[in-house]
Amino acid sequence: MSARVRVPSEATFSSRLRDPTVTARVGALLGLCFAMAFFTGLWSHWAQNLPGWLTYPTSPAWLYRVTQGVHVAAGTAAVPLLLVKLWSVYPRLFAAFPWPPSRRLMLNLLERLSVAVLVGAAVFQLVTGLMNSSQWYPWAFSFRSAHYAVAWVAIGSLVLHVAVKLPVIRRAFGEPVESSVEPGDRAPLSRRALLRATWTASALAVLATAGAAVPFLRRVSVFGVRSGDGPQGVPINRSAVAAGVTEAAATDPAWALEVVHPAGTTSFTRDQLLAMPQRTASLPIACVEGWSASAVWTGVALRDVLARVGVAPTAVLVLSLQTQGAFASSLVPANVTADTDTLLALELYGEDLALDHGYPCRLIAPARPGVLQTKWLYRVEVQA
Ligand SMILES: Nc1nc2c(c(=O)[nH]1)N[C@H]1C(S)=C(S)[C@@H](COP(=O)(O)O)O[C@H]1N2
Ligand SMILES: [Mo]
Repeated sequence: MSARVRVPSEATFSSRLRDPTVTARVGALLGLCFAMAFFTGLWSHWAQNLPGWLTYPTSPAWLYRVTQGVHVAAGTAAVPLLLVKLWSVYPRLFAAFPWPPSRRLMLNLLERLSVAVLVGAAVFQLVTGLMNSSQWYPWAFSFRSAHYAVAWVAIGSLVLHVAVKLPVIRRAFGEPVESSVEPGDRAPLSRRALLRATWTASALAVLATAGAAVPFLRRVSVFGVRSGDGPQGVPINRSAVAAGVTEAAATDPAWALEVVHPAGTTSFTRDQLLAMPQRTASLPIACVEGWSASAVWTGVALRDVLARVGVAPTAVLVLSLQTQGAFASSLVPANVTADTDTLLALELYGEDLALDHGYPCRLIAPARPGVLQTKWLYRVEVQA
């Protein structure tokens, strides 16, 4: 018995469904999803790593919640689109090289290389993004730096790809999409039906997850973090135990918030903070992992505490009691400190903060990424 491995050629793949009219339409929506994810991703990156030329606004309070929700929804919608698009073109991998070596071969190799970079970057972004939103970090590299760097590769190679393919794309959009199946055809679908199934898969993927950010979708979002789950109706990203904050440390009667300012250090006990004018604000926690939830927070405005030590609103660093993991401190820029809704929160929905929400005191500010809403504060340092 002899077994022969047959290398497929482009002609081996005969499905009528693989056609530029399909590829171009799926590709256009995929490109739109990548563009939305790119711009909202830049926004999020800047929000966490403020470039000097940008003052990140604190109003509207829901801004980051929306940009982050759009980011995750666009990435999720892109998954079925990318699968269908790759399926529709992958036989071209087996196309013959223009032989013997010539300028055409060079161009052919260059095009294959650019497509390989694009596909690699696109798959990397969607896979790492999905893993991040399910809080699964099996890798050693920093998710944020890698996702950010590869975003530039993806968007750059995408722009190049569209430019190279523009004539094909134009022609494909000029042609109608075939909508009936010929009698005796092997494919049970028409091209139009394939497109419709693709749009539906994409919409279902978004619906199945968007409830993490959109309260009225909570019940249909079987795969989303439930935005209403968690103590006091708000989800927890990292619990006190996970951050190494013991109940004993958080409820220590000797706890006082240290405010370090040019004239020295002033401490405020929780009772002293509670005796100051309290402000209440409805503000969202919007996690980079895609869930968000609005809640009603009460506490003292950061600027009121600074005023007590004679400091006008300016940049401050807030530090957490936490003993392990990232996000133990965050920088509050001057314009955020100045906002009266930027709170050193003591209560959530009129009750003392739950330990997992940051008892005895947490920062909560409008339009700020969740990772910077530092919990379990013990110290505020006025920046020089
Ligand atoms: N000290 C500290 N604060 C923190 C974190 C943390 O790990 N440590 N996680 C942040 C993240 S990623 C989010 S999304 C919010 C979640 O707040 P919640 O658990 O009260 O919903 O807290 C932020 N504050
Ligand atoms: Mo988060």
